[in-house]
Amino acid sequence: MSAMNRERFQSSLSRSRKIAVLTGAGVSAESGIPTFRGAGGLWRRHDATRLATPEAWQRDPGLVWEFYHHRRERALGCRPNPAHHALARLEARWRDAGGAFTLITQNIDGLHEQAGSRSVVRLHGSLWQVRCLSCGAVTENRDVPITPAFAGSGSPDPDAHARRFTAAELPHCGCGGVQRPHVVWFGEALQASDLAAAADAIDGCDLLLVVGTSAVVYPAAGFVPMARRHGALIAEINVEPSAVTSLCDFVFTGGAGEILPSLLDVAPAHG
Ligand code: BJW
Ligand code: ZN
Repeated sequence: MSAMNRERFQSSLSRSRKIAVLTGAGVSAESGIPTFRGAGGLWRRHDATRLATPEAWQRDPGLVWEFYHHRRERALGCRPNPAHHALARLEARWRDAGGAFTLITQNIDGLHEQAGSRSVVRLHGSLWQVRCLSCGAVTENRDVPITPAFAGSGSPDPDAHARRFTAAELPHCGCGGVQRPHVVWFGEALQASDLAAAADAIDGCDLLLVVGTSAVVYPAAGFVPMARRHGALIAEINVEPSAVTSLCDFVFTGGAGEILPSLLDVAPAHG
């Protein structure tokens, strides 16, 4: 991307009153959290996207919990990177100037919130919440291991000794029901309130930043053409082209943590 494009982008950014951001796993890659597709998307011999399914849960809930236990353990040691911080600073500047700013994330790691982002729509749930399959209660849970039985389990090594967990070893709610990760798997509906909040953010936004997502998973990917129909400018930040690159007015190629701090170091023109 030439210096001129960068200047054009920054001038559009500064004049934007309503900004929306869509992030994916790539924004957390530099924090040490693996992405889903491509290298790093394997746990043992399982494709991560195949474990994030109701079918995998039905087949072996213990295996699915082991996968999430591994991700919780790993995420505990991860901190927000300069990309998360740059987005949080941008939000604060826009909020102070009376502008609108919403960050829509597909990530469940909580790193945007940790960096100080406040207006966050979590489309795919949270790694740190569990849901009871009997009474539906959603609770915060930061226990690692999730239950004592998972201590020392979850190694991504394909040759790791694997054992099957019994139903009694899974996390349980006070009501006696089994708890699952409070995340959205393939084929499951996103929360209507999250979808509505995301649609509100896209509706009439002047600029949409698309950061670190392959943009192949719907409905999240659909927010990009939706923004385009609303006449928004679209800027992508990614290490490689995504499924929506052709819809973007600006494409910045590289790591989000490398690019965003200086690219977003812009003051709002209004306010
Ligand atoms: C960097 C970087 C660096 C690397 N800097 N960049 C329309 C058409 C076709 C199919 C469908 C459709 N509508 C719905 C569907 C079905 C399905 C779907 O989309 N399938 C497609 C795959 C074809 N969607 C669903 O099933 C959704 N539900 C639904 O639609 O329900 C309808 C319904 C209504 C009423 C009743 C019942 C149902 C649900 C989707 C849920 C997705 N869940 C997961 C797991 C979440 C929990 C967990 O984390 O475990 O979400 S799957 C996984 O993919 C996860 C992610 O959030 C999501 C997106 O992935 P993301 O973030 O883009 O990651 P990657 O790895 O793909 O990409 C990383 C990117 O970063 C790459 O581009 C890199 O280049 C880049 N990168 N390093 C910048 N340093
Ligand atoms: Zn319960």
